[in-house]
Amino acid sequence: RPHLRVAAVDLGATSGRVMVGRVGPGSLHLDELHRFPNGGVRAHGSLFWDVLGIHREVVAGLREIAGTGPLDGIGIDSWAIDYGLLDRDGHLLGNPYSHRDRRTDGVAARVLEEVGAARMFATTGLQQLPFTTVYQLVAARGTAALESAETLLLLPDLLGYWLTGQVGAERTNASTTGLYDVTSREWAVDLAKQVGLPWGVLPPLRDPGDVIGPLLPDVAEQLGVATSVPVVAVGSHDTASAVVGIPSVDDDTVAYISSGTWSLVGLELEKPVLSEEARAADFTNEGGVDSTVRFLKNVMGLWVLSEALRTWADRRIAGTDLASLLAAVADAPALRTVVDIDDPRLLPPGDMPGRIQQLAHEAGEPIPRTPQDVTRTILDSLALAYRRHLRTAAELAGRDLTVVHVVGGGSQNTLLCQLTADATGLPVLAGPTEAAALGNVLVQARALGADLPDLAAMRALVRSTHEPRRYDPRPGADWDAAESRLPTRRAH
Ligand code: ADP
Ligand code: LRH
Repeated sequence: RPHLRVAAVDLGATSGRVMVGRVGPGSLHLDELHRFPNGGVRAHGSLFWDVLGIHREVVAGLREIAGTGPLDGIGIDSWAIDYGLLDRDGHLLGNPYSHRDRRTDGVAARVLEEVGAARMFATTGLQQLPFTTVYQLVAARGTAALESAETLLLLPDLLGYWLTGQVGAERTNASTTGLYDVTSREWAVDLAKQVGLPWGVLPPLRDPGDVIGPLLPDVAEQLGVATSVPVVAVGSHDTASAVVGIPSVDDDTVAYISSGTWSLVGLELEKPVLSEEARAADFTNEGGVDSTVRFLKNVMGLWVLSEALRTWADRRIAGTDLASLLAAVADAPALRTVVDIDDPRLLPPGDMPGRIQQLAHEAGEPIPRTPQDVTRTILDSLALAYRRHLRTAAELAGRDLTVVHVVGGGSQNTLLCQLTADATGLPVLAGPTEAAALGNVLVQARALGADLPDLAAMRALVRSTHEPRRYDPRPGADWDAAESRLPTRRAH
């Protein structure tokens, strides 16, 4: 058929979406058929994902799509790093932990001492994040679950396994584990052995575009479709799919902020940057679709704001929904208070307004007292971090940037988009909101025969069907001075 109709499952830490994408010559439509809330579940002192609940929602969404038209393919992307373990019978061992669970506290420092930060970076090319898969696994050494594990599956691969019965690890997501060699593009088995991990649990790698398999009969029956519907590996790391969905045309360098629960701030490159400078600046080189590199920085992101909103809602403070707060602070003076939004204390769930006030206090900044002031502090501080990291990325990669793309749910935040333009001094092109789902759809469509030879063709199609909104930088606020008010970056 000239038109393909595929299901894109895009799972974020805040919500999961099951969307239907229709692709034809010069056309690309995306409709959201099913959205469900997501978030950590606290039980027995730990923070987990409700992965069976997610599977149930995925199946419900797919069933809805299958019930309203032909289904040519299914692709799944989700947040990175977290995983489930299967036992030798193929059953899930325990519940997957959230990367915000505290069992990894202190683990990274111990592993780095054992392995050496330089060796770790030379192999994996990753930013030091306390919750990277390798550190979660080291924290789990000696547990009954890890000792009886046969296979480790990253979350989108686990969900794909439940649809097809096939195990594997898609490369863009494998590249976030700290157990993957960014240069050879294979598992870093020596590293896994050195830190005492059962490396045999790492499944065979696969690439975006590979067919994972047909549906299991039981699943096909639940969806009401033939077993032959293929599940296709996409850029299963949501950020990799989002970068495919950037509507860039003719930019010398694709510079982006993938803005959701996390903000991923960086550049698309052809080769990793593994210099000592990149390590010292604590940048990451994650794998992208078509063997590209996502040279970026994890920024704490809108998580900080959404946790603050949750805190205010719990305290029943009026006027603290997102829309009211954004409207209230849009014309407030810029840069009254800035904090280091990358401070690791902002990682776990908790009292964000209190933590922001504490950071302001430590930095000798005016303390934001009201929800409005805290909101503005978070947004100004995010924009300041975007500016710093984009400049550093461009410098480390030897690139000049002409435009910044903002995609994901956060691209709807007009104030933050404008502040990002102001802070970086670059025009911002905002949207699409659902870049990850679009990237998921496009990679499936190519695998199923659509004429989309490369990323440029995919992005041109996104640009012509999902026009981004432009923000130009405004003069006025002194972002240089604000930068120098921040505490000096922590050395790693
Ligand atoms: P994830 O994929 O990590 O679940 P999303 O890409 O869905 O996250 O982005 C979620 C964030 O998008 C929310 O935390 C919120 O700050 C922002 N957002 C969502 N809708 C709007 C809106 N209408 N206006 C401004 N911001 C929004
Ligand atoms: C964004 C994201 C990010 C990871 C984090 C765990 O959703 O995948 O790229 O670092 O979640």
